[in-house]
Amino acid sequence: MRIVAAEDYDLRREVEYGSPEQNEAVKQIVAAVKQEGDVGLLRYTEEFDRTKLEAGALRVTQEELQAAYERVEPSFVSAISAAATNIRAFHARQKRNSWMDVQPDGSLLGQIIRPLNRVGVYVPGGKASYPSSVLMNVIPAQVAGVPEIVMVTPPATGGQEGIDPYILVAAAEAGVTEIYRVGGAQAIAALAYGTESINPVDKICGPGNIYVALAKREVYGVVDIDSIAGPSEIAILADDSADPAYVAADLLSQAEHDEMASAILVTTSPDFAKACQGEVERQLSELPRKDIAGASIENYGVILLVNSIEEGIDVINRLAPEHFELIVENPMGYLGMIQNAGAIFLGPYSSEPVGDYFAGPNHIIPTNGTARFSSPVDVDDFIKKSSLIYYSKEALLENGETIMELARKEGLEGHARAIEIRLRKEGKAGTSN
Ligand code: HSO
Ligand code: ZN
Repeated sequence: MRIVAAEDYDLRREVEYGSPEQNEAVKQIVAAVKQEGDVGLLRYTEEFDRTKLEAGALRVTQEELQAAYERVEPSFVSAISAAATNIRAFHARQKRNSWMDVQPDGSLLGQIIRPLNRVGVYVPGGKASYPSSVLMNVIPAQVAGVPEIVMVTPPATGGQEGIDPYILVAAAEAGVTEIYRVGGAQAIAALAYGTESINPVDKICGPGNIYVALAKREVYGVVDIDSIAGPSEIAILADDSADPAYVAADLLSQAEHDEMASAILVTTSPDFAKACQGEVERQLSELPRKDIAGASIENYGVILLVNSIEEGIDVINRLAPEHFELIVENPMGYLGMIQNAGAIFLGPYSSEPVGDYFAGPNHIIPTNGTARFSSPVDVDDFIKKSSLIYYSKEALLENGETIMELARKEGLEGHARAIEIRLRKEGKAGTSN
């Protein structure tokens, strides 16, 4: 892991992906499923997932869900259920209430908060198939009150045995019972447009490979989507009060997600930087996923030297990392200066995996510098608001002329007359048209 002065390092990170060919392929798949429904969906499932299914077999049965429990350790069930309890409690704090204000003139203004009606959660196969992410997508939607939450996942995430039983148990523990064994761009299209077997949803969320990401972008507007997640990122700001072994372990915890993941240490101490560099090498050599983590550290790992904690925080603010660990003396003292970070972990015991799995906050967090303007997934992602206007007669008589003036300045006489007709009726004629 290189050590460089922060001022010599380009903090911008742009991860663009998706070739024109991939985009074209996704467009075709989405259009075909939209047009052909189940027929298209089943054809692509056979082609890409090498699984020949009848439409009747798309949905995972209750018996299969129950059988999944037999295939996982009881300790896993308790662990996932304990995590679910914490995640639910954290998200319950985010619930918003509808509100209405009665004005002195008797009119009433407000916002009605309603959950989305139907949400689709994509669960990928392969190296990023995480039971924890099932909870992180499903629970906020449930807390928001979404009545129908459906999950899709490729048919053979668990190899010959079909869908990974850990994913099924996580879904069941979270309370999802409508699950379909479809994946890829074809699954996204099915969720967006509906097929004979799968009813369309209002929003699609969950991570996936490049085809899934491009398909989500393709159907955006027909349905809502979550943000397109980039590779994991961790930035740690530490002084020499921190334990280099802890810091190295936390850097590697994210590096092991993906060759494209980024792990950055910012520190005031050159000696501490050296110690962490050594620890990363040592721990990396013993990590089962050393190939992935090693590539990530090689490509995107760096140790940046700064002159003060304040300068370090400035670097963090410019990075706007997905995860930020602050391991310095008195970390609380710097909290007010942190502007851009998806999730902030304070002190030596708030290791990132605490947040990935268990503490309660969501682990789906803006990447790629987008923490500058966006937030982790939460209950707000699964609600919509309707504005409420009830104008009293008094309020309209009082404000009608003003509204008409604004309308006429925009050249919209019809708007003005909609008001005027009421004022006339009440004997308070507007200015002539
Ligand atoms: N750190 C990941 C989430 C995750 N970690 C899932 C383990 N499992 C988000 O960047
Ligand atoms: Zn993680």
